[in-house]
Amino acid sequence: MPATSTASRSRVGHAYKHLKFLSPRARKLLSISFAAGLCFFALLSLSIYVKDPDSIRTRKNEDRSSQRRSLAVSSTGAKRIGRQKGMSVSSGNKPFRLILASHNRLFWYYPGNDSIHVLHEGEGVHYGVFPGEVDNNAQMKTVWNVIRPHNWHPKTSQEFLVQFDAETGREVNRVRIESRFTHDAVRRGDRVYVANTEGGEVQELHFPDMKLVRGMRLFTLKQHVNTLAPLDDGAVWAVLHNLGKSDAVKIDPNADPRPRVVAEVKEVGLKAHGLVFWRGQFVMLDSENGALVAVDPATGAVRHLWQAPQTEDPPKFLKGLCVVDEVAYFGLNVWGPRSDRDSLENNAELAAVDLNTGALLWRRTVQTRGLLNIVAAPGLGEASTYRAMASTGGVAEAGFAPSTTTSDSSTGNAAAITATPHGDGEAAGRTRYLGQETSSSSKQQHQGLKAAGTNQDMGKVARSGKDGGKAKDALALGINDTEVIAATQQLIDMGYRPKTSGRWASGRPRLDLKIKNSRQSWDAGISLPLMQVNIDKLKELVLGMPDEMWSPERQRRENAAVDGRKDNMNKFKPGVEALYMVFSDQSTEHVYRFPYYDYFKSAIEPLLEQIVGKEDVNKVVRLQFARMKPGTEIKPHQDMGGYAKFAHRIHLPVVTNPNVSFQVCPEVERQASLGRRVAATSTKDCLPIPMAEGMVFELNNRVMHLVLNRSNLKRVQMVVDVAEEPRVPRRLKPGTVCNYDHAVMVCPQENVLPDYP
Ligand SMILES: *[C@@H]1O[C@H](CO)[C@@H](O)[C@H](O)[C@H]1NC(C)=O
Ligand SMILES: *[C@@H]1O[C@H](CO)[C@@H](O)[C@H](O)[C@H]1NC(C)=O
Ligand SMILES: *[C@@H]1O[C@H](CO)[C@@H](O)[C@H](O)[C@H]1NC(C)=O
Ligand SMILES: CC(=O)N[C@H]1CO[C@H](CO)[C@@H](O)[C@@H]1O
Repeated sequence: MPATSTASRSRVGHAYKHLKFLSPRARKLLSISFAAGLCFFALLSLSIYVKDPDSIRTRKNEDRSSQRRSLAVSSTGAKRIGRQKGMSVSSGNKPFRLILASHNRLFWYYPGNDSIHVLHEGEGVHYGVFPGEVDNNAQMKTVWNVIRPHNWHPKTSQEFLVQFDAETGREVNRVRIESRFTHDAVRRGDRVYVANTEGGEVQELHFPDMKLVRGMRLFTLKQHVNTLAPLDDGAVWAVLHNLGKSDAVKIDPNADPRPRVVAEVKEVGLKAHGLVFWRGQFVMLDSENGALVAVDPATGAVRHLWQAPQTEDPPKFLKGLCVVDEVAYFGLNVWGPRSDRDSLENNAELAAVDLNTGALLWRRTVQTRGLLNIVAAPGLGEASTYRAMASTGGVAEAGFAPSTTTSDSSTGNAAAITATPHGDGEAAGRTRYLGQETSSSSKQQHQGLKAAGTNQDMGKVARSGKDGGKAKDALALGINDTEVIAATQQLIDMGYRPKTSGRWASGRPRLDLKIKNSRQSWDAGISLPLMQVNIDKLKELVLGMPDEMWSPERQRRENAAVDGRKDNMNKFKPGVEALYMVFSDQSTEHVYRFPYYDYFKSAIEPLLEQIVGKEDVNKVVRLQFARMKPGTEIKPHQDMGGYAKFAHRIHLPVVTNPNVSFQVCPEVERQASLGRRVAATSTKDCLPIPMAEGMVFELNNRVMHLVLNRSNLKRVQMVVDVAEEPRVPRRLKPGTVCNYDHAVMVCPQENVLPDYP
């Protein structure tokens, strides 16, 4: 290949030219290598990172053939390896597990291997779950659980809080509670709150002796209080099922002269259950509609996060909810008569939905032997049924204040409060601070909706109530493409759940740049599958274009070129040909569209609009095709430039096949970050990420990655870097040659055109 010799010459030249921009360590390494007359890669085989002037980091092992061998092994064994890794990474020493309480049993469920461990069964109906004793290592030793008689054939009318050994299920203690038809029991510190549903009461008990501190009789049996969530200091939120349109209300137990409801959010769903505080919102179950929703407590706006397909027969009824690592785990029950609910034949499903993407991660039938009532993770902390938890233990705050805005505004006005009658049901999703004159006006609600729509959490907002289109909205929000869901699940199984932050104008999620730029960049995930697009037109254009368009010489004449840039393409990707359409310098501030952009514009822009949205197309800072010849590879490297730091790298495979393996190697870096020298064989920990023609994904390009061909076809990938802020791209005339000077692009002014009118 004629380009190689030129490129390697210029590579050496520019390495020298840019020596002053290297770290002292890298500079020393470089001079050693030149002095010794060694090639660049031999040096890197010392397993030391070198910062490249164009900011690619690479690691090369001396024994490349053994590396390839081990890589080949991993591509078959990766799933298994990944599973183990996933378990240890996300949950420390202990495997991640949930406690499920059903109409017949209390049991541990292990998502990692889909197995259960029963703690207690055969006595009655199980409800609320919270931790009891905890040992010095913060490991839960006992667990408390509500047991009440079977609905249909009760042997007793007594209801209990029972303490079990969390591992063996041995009964440690049993306290009778003066509560009937109990639907929840939760703990906060030395207080336990019990939903006495029949009595319309919330009881406050003292933990651990379970002595009654006070009863708060604020409701009727018909209001049917179920889930309790002691979120704000001293206050307790309660879900009122209402046997229909449900509300969430906030109880202030310390109000003067007696406990009362100080705020309410109307119409959160039909026969709703569950209330988990997550990112300033309530994640709840609109049970009868089969929907997982997020409720903004400030405005009452209800957004659909996920919806059970409404065509499902029999329809599903949602019950039991907890949130761990931004994933909601909840029960899907088959709706049936009361007599069926504790039937041993009646197994429920457990579902896992990614709250950031709305993607269903999995649904599995679990051996509940009756209606699934509670999903909890008491091993992670006492708040596991009412606050988002981290699998490493404790509440996952993610930078959000623990108390809702409602609490502040309502307590601030507490003196003036007299309870107003409950709403008329005319407006969907209303929040009312009782005693304040302001119920949410339509203006306020509009603002709330707008805020929810632009806070990049879920894109569109669906209102509950009369809005018949809400199910459709919900589906449009989430990623419902089966292949994308499967790819996401594959990554999660490997232990690399994508962490997202914000969304494109299209509503598609994007990786969390903060985490991606951290020292443990792999924590952001290694790939984020986005969507499946139709690439017919693009593929036709790419396969049909003159082959010489790939040649650097022709591109220099017809397209544009950048000189003086250390050519990473040739260093790490010797067999890869590039065709640039948009290019920017390190800062990503100066963005240029090359003439070839116009050649592909008609095929590319509609795809970009689908992927990031029309409004965000002006955030593209780099755009290229990369063609990989048969029998070539892209060596392990990390992208370290500004384009990786400030932008998201989106890949669209245009021509590929299953023999092409795109691999990411987070484990290699993890080991390196622990100061361990990584042996040549350790690249066996590279994981092939899911890839298919037309399946768009965001790559975490800060994590070491490589591509192996193993195919006899040319592979073409469209690679786009998209910043989070808009840029003003300028056009270059054909034949423009820019210079890369101190990582800044300098283009002849007379060749620079304004952007398209
Ligand atoms: C599932 O995993 C857990 C935790 O590692 C383990 O205790 C349990 O025995 C496993 N069950 C099966 C059936 O493999
Ligand atoms: C995915 O969502 C789209 C848009 O709402 C819908 O048309 C399509 O049928 C859905 N596909 C699946 C498999 O649910
Ligand atoms: C993929 O690899 C298999 C086995 O080596 C080979 O038979 C097949 O031709 C390859 N396919 C492509 C498209 O390269
Ligand atoms: C089938 C094929 O083309 N395999 C090649 C992939 O790339 C490696 C590394 O360059 C070659 O050794 C293989 O022959």
